[in-house]
Amino acid sequence: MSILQEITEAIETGQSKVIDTIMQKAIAAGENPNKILDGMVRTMDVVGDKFSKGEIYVPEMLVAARTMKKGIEVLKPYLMKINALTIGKCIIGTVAGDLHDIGKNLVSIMMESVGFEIIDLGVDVSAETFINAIKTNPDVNIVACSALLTTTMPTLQDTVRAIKESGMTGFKIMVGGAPITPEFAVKIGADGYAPDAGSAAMKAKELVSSQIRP
Ligand code: B1M
Repeated sequence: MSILQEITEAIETGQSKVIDTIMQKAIAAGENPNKILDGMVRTMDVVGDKFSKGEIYVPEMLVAARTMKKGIEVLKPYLMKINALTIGKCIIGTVAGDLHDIGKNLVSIMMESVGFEIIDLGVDVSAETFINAIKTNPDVNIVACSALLTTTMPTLQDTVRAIKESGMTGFKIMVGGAPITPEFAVKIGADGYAPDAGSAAMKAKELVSSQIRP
């Protein structure tokens, strides 16, 4: 079995105790960190498909996620080419009612690597918590909201609306997550959308460079 297949199997079967060793082995063998990550993300799709088909249940999905998160921790320093220059501040969180954070964490890693200071509010973040964080950080450039469930898409819409209605300005709102489309992002009044972590970092950079502070 190849080392990449070993990683896939370890995530699928939730072997969180050995994932670090396997990941280190892959890095030592010279595997490309981005290629390793792509395989890991695809494995989560396999896990999701098995869940949809009723072949596995929430506990299995949870241990797979735990293993994935531990694996990403090993990969993080290899994915990040720390940018010494801070280009802006980003508040990020997964919206209320949604506990998925692997994608959000990857977006944070990629944004940090292009030079953003990250304030991570975690998961299940209410609109009020986003608004309070913006009040505490008036120099924030990007507010990034993640949603992974079709059932939390309306919450994402409410969150964007509440932030806009708070009347605070000087920052851009970005949205993303598997069920989110560019059309939905426009419909709910977000300033930016990205389909994945790498393009989220690029989009955030683009939004910051177009920003004119009042
Ligand atoms: Co859940 N889950 N889950 N889950 N889960 C999905 C999302 C699902 C598609 C699985 C399936 O049925 N096939 C399905 C949603 C279906 C739907 O809404 N239509 C689902 C469900 C139903 C549920 C529960 C309701 C199950 C239940 O309890 N019956 C429940 C809900 C809990 C809740 O949130 N309230 C639930 C629970 C869980 C666990 C807790 C067990 C666990 C999450 C653990 C964790 O995150 N710490 C979990 C997992 C692991 C998954 C799957 C298998 C994997 C998610 C993941 O990490 N993907 C997922 C199936 C799947 O995704 N294929 C599934 C990898 C990650 C890198 O991708 O998150 O898409 P993703 O992030 C990407 C992009 O979306 C984008 O960039 C990221 C990296 O490239 N992106 C952004 C994300 N945020 C962005 C923000 C941006 C820009 C881009 O700008 C701001």
